[in-house]
Amino acid sequence: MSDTQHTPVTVLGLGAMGQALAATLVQGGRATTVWNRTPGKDAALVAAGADGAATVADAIGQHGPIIAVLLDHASVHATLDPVADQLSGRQVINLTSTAPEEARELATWAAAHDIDYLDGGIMAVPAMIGRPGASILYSGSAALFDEHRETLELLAAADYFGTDAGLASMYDFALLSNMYAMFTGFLHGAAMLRTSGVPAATFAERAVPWVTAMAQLIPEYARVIDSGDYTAPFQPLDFHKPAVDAIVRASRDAGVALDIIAPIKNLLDRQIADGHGRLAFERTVEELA
Ligand code: FVH
Repeated sequence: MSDTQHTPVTVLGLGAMGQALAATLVQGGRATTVWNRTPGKDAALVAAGADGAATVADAIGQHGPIIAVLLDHASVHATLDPVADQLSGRQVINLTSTAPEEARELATWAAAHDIDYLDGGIMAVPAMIGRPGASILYSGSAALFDEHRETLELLAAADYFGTDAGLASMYDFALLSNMYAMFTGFLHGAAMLRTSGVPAATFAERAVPWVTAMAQLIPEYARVIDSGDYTAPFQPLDFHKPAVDAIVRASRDAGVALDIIAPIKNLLDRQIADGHGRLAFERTVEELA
């Protein structure tokens, strides 16, 4: 069964993200009820056509799925626990960022209260919602995802990863780990070049094409990891060690802190000390997992 233009939706939480999601639902023609703990944040949405509810109980009085966009795992429980009985037989889509185990805990809590539960990880900032480039990763109830996919696609590209409610969150945080490593690498490089009087903007002109070119190697890294065979390296750990040692020396000489680069050196050193120096750099995943 697919949803229709007339599917009503409730949004709990009108922070920056909740407001963006609710506004997109209203623009998409969905009858949208909104609630926020602190009153007053619904003014623009109500002016645009949303129904403002004074209490959570009032907000979930409508039919249709309930989207929670709150601060964290604790705030989801603080909001939903008091109305758990009223939620029996209803559908909850939790777009609050929670760790995978927290998402699984919420799915178990929901099942105990006969609530259909779908978890989501938002890969976008509020300004991207409803625009190309935004995506939301989902896992949990397949039936809920299938029934409301059309509505979810209004918000962002919607991808479903299976019935494990924690898997979307795991993807979310894996992607964010990749992002943070990339940005902190840029910050380390910018700090190094600053000591030579090079502005970050000048470094960025080099960094973007370099990082883009290096990213093309990721599928080959993945192939080696999935094969589990690290014995035919393109460049072994022994090859990378002098380069990383040199980056550490260059950073130290320039007075740049080693917080970003030292853990990478430690990973290399540990594997080489354990006799893995002739194996591929990708073996590092075995050290981490
Ligand atoms: N904003 C972003 O760029 C990121 C993008 C990726 C996903 N995150 C996650 O989305 C969740 C909501 O984020 P947000 O940007 O809307 O966050 P805030 O603007 O800080 O709004 C937080 C809302 O949560 C309400 N709230 C907090 N604690 C409670 C509670 N104990 N009970 C009920 N509601 C609570 C808060 O209400 P109020 O302070 O206005 O009364 C806001 O509505 C989040 O998980 C991000 O990690 C966004």
